[in-house]
Amino acid sequence: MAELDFRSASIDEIGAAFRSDGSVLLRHFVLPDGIDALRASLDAVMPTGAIHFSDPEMTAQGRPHFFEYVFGEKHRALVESLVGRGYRISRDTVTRRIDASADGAGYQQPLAPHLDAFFHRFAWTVNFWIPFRACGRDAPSLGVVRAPIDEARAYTGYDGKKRRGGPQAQWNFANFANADLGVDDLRAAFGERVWTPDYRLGDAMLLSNWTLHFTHSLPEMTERRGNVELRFIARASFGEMVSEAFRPAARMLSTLRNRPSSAATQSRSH
Ligand SMILES: O=C(O)CCC(=O)C(=O)O
Repeated sequence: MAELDFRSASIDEIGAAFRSDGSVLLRHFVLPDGIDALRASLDAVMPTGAIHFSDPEMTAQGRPHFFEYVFGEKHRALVESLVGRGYRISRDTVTRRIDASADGAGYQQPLAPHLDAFFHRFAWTVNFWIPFRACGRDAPSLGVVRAPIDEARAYTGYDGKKRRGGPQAQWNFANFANADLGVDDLRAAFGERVWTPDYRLGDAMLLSNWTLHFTHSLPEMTERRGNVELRFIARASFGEMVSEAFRPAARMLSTLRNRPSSAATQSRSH
């Protein structure tokens, strides 16, 4: 089972488990004091009612990056070994609040199964998903499919081509033949490898932009939950940098052409 104690596991052991399962539950990954400091800082700057708040928004307020509140040397060494030297903080590094109840104003509803590659850049990205409280029993948690990335790519029907990112709600779906997924679909395809562990404060799930995952939510999970997603992305190639630099202009053109399509005006949820 891809579950390790971060304090005693070696970087190589974590890397091997990650390659074979596409995800690793890292117990005791961060200290609760660091989480408290990050939460206090977020509370000071996050607009009331926001369901997401990103690392770029945090640093624009003169505050440290999210990861700086909770990472030490071993964490940085792990990121470097998984993503490579010259890794960057992904702009999709966010904090999120989940509430399964219908009246969860200021909170997001549970997310259906997906790959982050449906929405984000394709460059290799790792994500440390860290809940702000124990979860998986009375509060929604994170479920993952334990599968190497090639298997997740094949299952979602990835066409192997360059990202065809569209406006919001279209995102990168043109690259995937099988992206409309429910948890039952995952259970039928992956059986026991659909994994919904209990999390304690300080634990993290390590996953990637090519790991199938979802909010694990059951009717008895009536408590709300916040978390951070610390994402680190591989250094972009020159070609990728050029294409990303031109993407906002291309998107704007396509949005103008498509107006008034509902797809272009839906709110961002990833
Ligand atoms: O926090 C959740 O419930 C979902 C998070 C998620 O989908 C993600 O980290 O990409």
